[in-house]
Amino acid sequence: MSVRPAVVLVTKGRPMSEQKLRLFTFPAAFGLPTAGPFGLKLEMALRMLEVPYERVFEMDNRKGPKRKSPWIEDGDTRIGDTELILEHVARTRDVVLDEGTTPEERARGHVLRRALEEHFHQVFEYELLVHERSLDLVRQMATMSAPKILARPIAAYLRRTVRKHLFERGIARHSPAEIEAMGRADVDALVAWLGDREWFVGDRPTKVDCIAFGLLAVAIRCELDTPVFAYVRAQPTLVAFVERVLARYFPEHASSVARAAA
Ligand SMILES: N[C@@H](CCC(=O)N[C@@H](CS)C(=O)NCC(=O)O)C(=O)O
Repeated sequence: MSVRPAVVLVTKGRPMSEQKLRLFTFPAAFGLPTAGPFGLKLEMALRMLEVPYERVFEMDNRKGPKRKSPWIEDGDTRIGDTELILEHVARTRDVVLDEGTTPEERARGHVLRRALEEHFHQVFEYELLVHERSLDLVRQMATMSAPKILARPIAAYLRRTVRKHLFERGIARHSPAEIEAMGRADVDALVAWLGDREWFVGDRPTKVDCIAFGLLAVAIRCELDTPVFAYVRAQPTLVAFVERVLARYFPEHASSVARAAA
Protein backbone atom coordinates (compact mmCIF):
# COMPACT_ATOMS: atom_id res chain seq x y z
CA MET A 1 0.00 0.00 0.00
CA SER A 2 1.48 3.36 -0.95
CA VAL A 3 -0.01 6.74 -0.20
CA ARG A 4 3.12 8.74 -0.74
CA PRO A 5 2.51 12.34 -1.88
CA ALA A 6 2.97 12.93 -5.61
CA VAL A 7 3.36 16.69 -4.99
CA VAL A 8 4.58 18.65 -1.99
CA LEU A 9 1.55 20.24 -0.33
CA VAL A 10 2.22 23.84 0.65
CA THR A 11 0.29 26.05 3.03
CA LYS A 12 1.19 29.55 4.24
CA GLY A 13 4.45 29.24 2.29
CA ARG A 14 5.69 26.15 4.18
CA PRO A 15 5.48 22.49 3.15
CA MET A 16 2.89 20.78 5.37
CA SER A 17 5.40 18.11 6.31
CA GLU A 18 7.43 20.72 8.20
CA GLN A 19 4.49 22.12 10.14
CA LYS A 20 3.61 20.95 13.59
CA LEU A 21 0.10 19.54 13.75
CA ARG A 22 -2.24 21.07 16.31
CA LEU A 23 -4.11 18.24 17.99
CA PHE A 24 -7.40 19.10 19.73
CA THR A 25 -8.39 16.62 22.43
CA PHE A 26 -10.33 16.51 25.65
CA PRO A 27 -8.15 17.64 28.60
CA ALA A 28 -5.83 15.30 30.48
CA ALA A 29 -7.46 13.13 33.15
CA PHE A 30 -7.02 9.86 35.07
CA GLY A 31 -3.22 10.13 34.85
CA LEU A 32 -3.50 10.02 31.03
CA PRO A 33 -2.66 12.69 28.43
CA THR A 34 -6.34 13.01 27.49
CA ALA A 35 -9.62 11.57 28.75
CA GLY A 36 -10.78 10.61 25.25
CA PRO A 37 -10.07 7.12 23.83
CA PHE A 38 -9.88 8.36 20.24
CA GLY A 39 -7.53 11.16 21.32
CA LEU A 40 -5.32 8.52 22.94
CA LYS A 41 -5.51 6.40 19.80
CA LEU A 42 -4.33 9.32 17.66
CA GLU A 43 -1.58 10.39 20.05
CA MET A 44 -0.20 6.86 20.21
CA ALA A 45 -0.30 6.63 16.39
CA LEU A 46 1.48 9.99 15.96
CA ARG A 47 4.14 8.92 18.44
CA MET A 48 4.59 5.61 16.62
CA LEU A 49 5.05 7.59 13.40
CA GLU A 50 7.26 10.17 15.14
CA VAL A 51 5.11 13.01 13.81
CA PRO A 52 5.47 16.08 16.03
CA TYR A 53 2.29 17.71 17.31
CA GLU A 54 1.14 20.34 19.71
CA ARG A 55 -1.73 19.50 22.07
CA VAL A 56 -4.66 21.84 22.48
CA PHE A 57 -7.20 20.89 25.13
CA GLU A 58 -10.83 21.51 24.16
CA MET A 59 -13.78 20.16 26.11
CA ASP A 60 -16.36 21.03 23.45
CA ASN A 61 -16.26 18.38 20.72
CA ARG A 62 -18.89 20.34 18.74
CA LYS A 63 -16.14 22.81 17.71
CA GLY A 64 -14.45 20.09 15.63
CA PRO A 65 -15.17 19.71 11.89
CA LYS A 66 -17.07 16.44 12.54
CA ARG A 67 -18.42 17.67 15.90
CA LYS A 68 -16.39 14.88 17.52
CA SER A 69 -13.10 14.80 19.40
CA PRO A 70 -10.26 14.64 18.41
CA TRP A 71 -9.49 16.77 15.41
CA ILE A 72 -6.39 18.45 13.97
CA GLU A 73 -5.38 21.72 12.38
CA ASP A 74 -2.53 21.58 9.90
CA GLY A 75 -2.00 25.12 8.67
CA ASP A 76 -5.37 26.07 7.14
CA THR A 77 -6.59 22.48 6.98
CA ARG A 78 -8.95 21.19 9.69
CA ILE A 79 -9.72 17.47 9.81
CA GLY A 80 -11.89 15.38 12.11
CA ASP A 81 -11.95 11.58 12.50
CA THR A 82 -8.82 9.66 13.47
CA GLU A 83 -8.82 7.54 10.30
CA LEU A 84 -9.07 10.57 7.99
CA ILE A 85 -6.41 12.34 10.07
CA LEU A 86 -4.03 9.39 9.67
CA GLU A 87 -4.68 9.35 5.91
CA HIS A 88 -3.82 13.08 5.83
CA VAL A 89 -0.64 12.44 7.82
CA ALA A 90 0.36 9.69 5.37
CA ARG A 91 -0.25 12.01 2.40
CA THR A 92 1.58 15.02 3.82
CA ARG A 93 4.35 13.43 5.94
CA ASP A 94 5.04 10.32 3.93
CA VAL A 95 4.66 8.05 6.97
CA VAL A 96 2.17 5.18 6.98
CA LEU A 97 1.02 3.24 10.00
CA ASP A 98 1.25 -0.55 9.69
CA GLU A 99 3.60 -0.43 6.73
CA GLY A 100 5.19 -3.86 6.40
CA THR A 101 2.19 -5.79 7.73
CA THR A 102 0.69 -8.54 5.57
CA PRO A 103 -2.77 -8.15 3.97
CA GLU A 104 -4.07 -10.78 6.40
CA GLU A 105 -2.66 -8.95 9.43
CA ARG A 106 -4.21 -5.72 8.18
CA ALA A 107 -7.56 -7.49 7.72
CA ARG A 108 -7.49 -8.91 11.25
CA GLY A 109 -6.54 -5.53 12.67
CA HIS A 110 -9.31 -3.86 10.67
CA VAL A 111 -12.02 -6.22 11.93
CA LEU A 112 -10.92 -5.99 15.57
CA ARG A 113 -10.64 -2.21 15.34
CA ARG A 114 -14.20 -1.97 13.99
CA ALA A 115 -15.46 -4.16 16.86
CA LEU A 116 -13.75 -1.90 19.38
CA GLU A 117 -14.69 1.42 17.78
CA GLU A 118 -18.26 0.55 16.82
CA HIS A 119 -19.37 -1.77 19.63
CA PHE A 120 -17.10 -1.68 22.66
CA HIS A 121 -16.97 2.13 22.42
CA GLN A 122 -20.74 2.19 22.97
CA VAL A 123 -20.46 0.12 26.15
CA PHE A 124 -17.55 2.36 27.14
CA GLU A 125 -19.55 5.60 26.70
CA TYR A 126 -22.51 4.07 28.52
CA GLU A 127 -20.41 3.21 31.58
CA LEU A 128 -18.38 6.44 31.57
CA LEU A 129 -21.23 8.89 31.03
CA VAL A 130 -24.64 7.28 31.57
CA HIS A 131 -24.32 4.54 34.22
CA GLU A 132 -25.65 5.56 37.65
CA ARG A 133 -22.23 4.96 39.21
CA SER A 134 -20.60 7.54 36.93
CA LEU A 135 -22.77 10.45 38.09
CA ASP A 136 -20.12 12.00 40.38
CA LEU A 137 -17.45 11.68 37.72
CA VAL A 138 -19.64 13.35 35.09
CA ARG A 139 -20.29 16.23 37.52
CA GLN A 140 -16.54 16.59 38.11
CA MET A 141 -15.93 16.61 34.35
CA ALA A 142 -18.62 19.27 33.95
CA THR A 143 -16.74 21.58 36.36
CA MET A 144 -13.66 21.41 34.11
CA SER A 145 -15.28 23.76 31.63
CA ALA A 146 -17.94 25.56 33.69
CA PRO A 147 -18.47 27.13 37.13
CA LYS A 148 -19.14 24.64 39.94
CA ILE A 149 -22.69 25.85 40.40
CA LEU A 150 -23.55 24.65 36.88
CA ALA A 151 -22.05 21.16 37.38
CA ARG A 152 -25.37 19.48 38.19
CA PRO A 153 -27.44 20.87 35.29
CA ILE A 154 -24.59 20.38 32.80
CA ALA A 155 -24.02 16.80 34.00
CA ALA A 156 -27.75 16.06 33.72
CA TYR A 157 -27.83 17.52 30.19
CA LEU A 158 -24.72 15.58 29.15
CA ARG A 159 -26.07 12.28 30.45
CA ARG A 160 -29.43 12.84 28.73
CA THR A 161 -27.74 13.72 25.45
CA VAL A 162 -25.34 10.78 25.53
CA ARG A 163 -28.13 8.35 26.46
CA LYS A 164 -30.19 9.56 23.48
CA HIS A 165 -27.16 9.27 21.20
CA LEU A 166 -26.46 5.74 22.49
CA PHE A 167 -30.10 4.81 21.96
CA GLU A 168 -29.75 5.88 18.31
CA ARG A 169 -26.45 4.01 18.04
CA GLY A 170 -28.05 0.93 19.59
CA ILE A 171 -26.62 0.00 22.97
CA ALA A 172 -28.96 2.03 25.18
CA ARG A 173 -31.96 0.08 23.86
CA HIS A 174 -30.78 -2.78 26.09
CA SER A 175 -31.17 -3.27 29.85
CA PRO A 176 -28.13 -2.61 32.11
CA ALA A 177 -27.70 -6.39 32.59
CA GLU A 178 -27.72 -6.97 28.83
CA ILE A 179 -25.20 -4.15 28.26
CA GLU A 180 -22.94 -5.61 30.94
CA ALA A 181 -23.09 -9.07 29.31
CA MET A 182 -22.29 -7.57 25.88
CA GLY A 183 -19.36 -5.60 27.29
CA ARG A 184 -17.98 -8.62 29.15
CA ALA A 185 -18.17 -10.67 25.95
CA ASP A 186 -16.02 -8.02 24.21
CA VAL A 187 -13.50 -8.10 27.06
CA ASP A 188 -13.38 -11.93 27.04
CA ALA A 189 -12.71 -11.84 23.29
CA LEU A 190 -9.89 -9.31 23.77
CA VAL A 191 -8.28 -11.42 26.49
CA ALA A 192 -8.51 -14.58 24.36
CA TRP A 193 -7.26 -12.74 21.24
CA LEU A 194 -4.22 -11.23 23.00
CA GLY A 195 -3.34 -14.42 24.89
CA ASP A 196 0.19 -14.10 26.18
CA ARG A 197 1.34 -11.98 23.23
CA GLU A 198 2.44 -8.36 23.54
CA TRP A 199 0.42 -6.86 20.68
CA PHE A 200 -2.94 -7.64 19.11
CA VAL A 201 -1.68 -8.28 15.58
CA GLY A 202 1.83 -9.47 14.75
CA ASP A 203 4.88 -8.99 16.88
CA ARG A 204 4.94 -5.19 16.98
CA PRO A 205 2.40 -2.47 17.69
CA THR A 206 -0.09 -1.69 14.91
CA LYS A 207 -3.07 0.65 14.56
CA VAL A 208 -5.49 -1.65 16.36
CA ASP A 209 -3.26 -1.45 19.45
CA CYS A 210 -3.82 2.31 19.42
CA ILE A 211 -7.61 2.10 19.85
CA ALA A 212 -7.37 -0.89 22.21
CA PHE A 213 -5.01 1.21 24.31
CA GLY A 214 -7.28 4.29 24.22
CA LEU A 215 -10.37 2.44 25.41
CA LEU A 216 -8.69 0.14 27.93
CA ALA A 217 -6.47 2.82 29.47
CA VAL A 218 -9.47 5.01 30.35
CA ALA A 219 -11.53 2.01 31.53
CA ILE A 220 -8.69 0.97 33.85
CA ARG A 221 -7.46 4.33 35.06
CA CYS A 222 -10.76 6.18 35.59
CA GLU A 223 -11.39 4.01 38.68
CA LEU A 224 -15.16 3.90 38.09
CA ASP A 225 -16.76 0.93 39.78
CA THR A 226 -18.99 0.08 36.82
CA PRO A 227 -19.33 -3.59 35.87
CA VAL A 228 -17.44 -3.72 32.57
CA PHE A 229 -14.67 -1.31 33.61
CA ALA A 230 -14.16 -3.35 36.81
CA TYR A 231 -14.04 -6.50 34.66
CA VAL A 232 -11.36 -4.94 32.41
CA ARG A 233 -9.34 -4.00 35.49
CA ALA A 234 -9.50 -7.63 36.66
CA GLN A 235 -7.72 -8.89 33.50
CA PRO A 236 -3.96 -8.93 34.20
CA THR A 237 -3.00 -9.23 30.50
CA LEU A 238 -5.07 -6.16 29.52
CA VAL A 239 -3.67 -4.13 32.42
CA ALA A 240 -0.15 -5.19 31.41
CA PHE A 241 -0.90 -4.25 27.79
CA VAL A 242 -1.90 -0.70 28.79
CA GLU A 243 1.18 -0.30 30.99
CA ARG A 244 3.36 -1.60 28.12
CA VAL A 245 2.00 1.07 25.78
CA LEU A 246 2.41 3.78 28.40
CA ALA A 247 5.99 2.75 29.13
CA ARG A 248 6.87 2.74 25.43
CA TYR A 249 4.99 5.78 24.13
CA PHE A 250 3.94 7.83 27.16
CA PRO A 251 6.65 7.17 29.78
CA GLU A 252 5.57 10.32 31.61
CA HIS A 253 2.28 8.53 32.43
CA ALA A 254 3.53 4.97 33.03
CA SER A 255 3.67 3.36 36.44
CA SER A 256 7.19 3.12 37.87
CA VAL A 257 7.05 -0.72 37.61
CA ALA A 258 6.21 -0.63 33.89
CA ARG A 259 8.85 2.06 33.25
CA ALA A 260 11.51 -0.07 34.90
CA ALA A 261 10.46 -3.18 32.91
CA ALA A 262 10.48 -1.32 29.55
N1 LIG B 1 -14.79 7.89 14.31
C1 LIG B 1 -14.34 8.96 15.17
C2 LIG B 1 -14.89 8.75 16.59
C3 LIG B 1 -14.59 9.90 17.53
C4 LIG B 1 -15.49 9.90 18.76
O1 LIG B 1 -16.47 9.13 18.86
N2 LIG B 1 -15.21 10.80 19.68
C5 LIG B 1 -16.01 10.90 20.87
C6 LIG B 1 -15.13 11.15 22.09
S1 LIG B 1 -13.95 9.89 22.35
C7 LIG B 1 -16.92 12.12 20.74
O2 LIG B 1 -16.52 13.17 20.30
N3 LIG B 1 -18.18 11.97 21.15
C8 LIG B 1 -19.10 13.06 21.18
C9 LIG B 1 -20.26 12.88 20.24
O3 LIG B 1 -20.36 11.82 19.58
O4 LIG B 1 -21.08 13.80 20.19
C10 LIG B 1 -12.80 9.03 15.15
O5 LIG B 1 -12.17 8.05 14.76
O6 LIG B 1 -12.26 10.10 15.47
